[in-house]
Amino acid sequence: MTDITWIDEYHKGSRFGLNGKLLIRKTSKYQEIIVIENDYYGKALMLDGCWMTSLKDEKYYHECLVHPALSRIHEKSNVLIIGGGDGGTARECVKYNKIGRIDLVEIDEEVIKVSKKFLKEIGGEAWNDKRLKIYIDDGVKWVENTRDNFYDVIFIDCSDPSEFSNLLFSDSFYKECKRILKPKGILATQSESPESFKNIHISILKTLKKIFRNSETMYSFVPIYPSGIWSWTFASKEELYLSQPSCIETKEIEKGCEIWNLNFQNAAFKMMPNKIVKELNS
Ligand code: SPD
Repeated sequence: MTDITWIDEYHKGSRFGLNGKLLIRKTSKYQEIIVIENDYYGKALMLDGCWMTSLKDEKYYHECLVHPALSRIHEKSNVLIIGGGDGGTARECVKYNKIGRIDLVEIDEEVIKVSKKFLKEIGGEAWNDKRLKIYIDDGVKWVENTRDNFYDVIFIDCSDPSEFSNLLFSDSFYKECKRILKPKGILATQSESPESFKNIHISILKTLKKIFRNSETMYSFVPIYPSGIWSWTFASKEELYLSQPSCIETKEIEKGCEIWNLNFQNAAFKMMPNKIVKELNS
């Protein structure tokens, strides 16, 4: 008898599964949380039937969410992370000396507890960084209760749209994010897949274009997500030319990254599939 289990994410008649030893399966107030240990991907986290991250491929996701935004900051900056309970986004943020404060607002405390216990490599030393403050709260309410012009960068590191995350993809939420960003501030959000979540992807891009003066999308891969191809969108009140990083720390940061570098970023911002270009222009 073996203790190897298969855990699958089902998506539109397809499934992506990882097998391995089940380390934990529990239901929090908000969702089912699973961690499995797979031979190739290492430990992997699933929330409510969707793969969130794995030790092997998480850098494809977290480095792409964080560095295009932070490689443009010049001044001591206040950062807000909405979601991000596994700690990967915070880990990439603490690489920057320019960051003075990181508020991580995660609705589900259990995600943080499980990540610290079973996936501690993902958050790493960020969990002990004095600049990181953790709040167990609803990100939408947090943003509503924040004063105007407060944050330099906001990261939305959320799950796919669902009953309890839908508002994080809404017009009203993006408008509130714009309000609490400083004039040169940047909103960085995971913007789903142009393939497996095409309609949501297009809706995010159209909404951000409507609300912000500038918005740019980059594409890359997250191997364990449905269809593999994924996107991140960066929006700002001013024209920022995000595909051209400008902070002086950038070259050093690049050395510590597994996926992201300047060439990678320049190419990734030019990767919009033509069917998405056409739909955005229609
Ligand atoms: N299909 C999964 C989308 C999840 C995006 N967020 C992942 C969180 C990793 N910090």
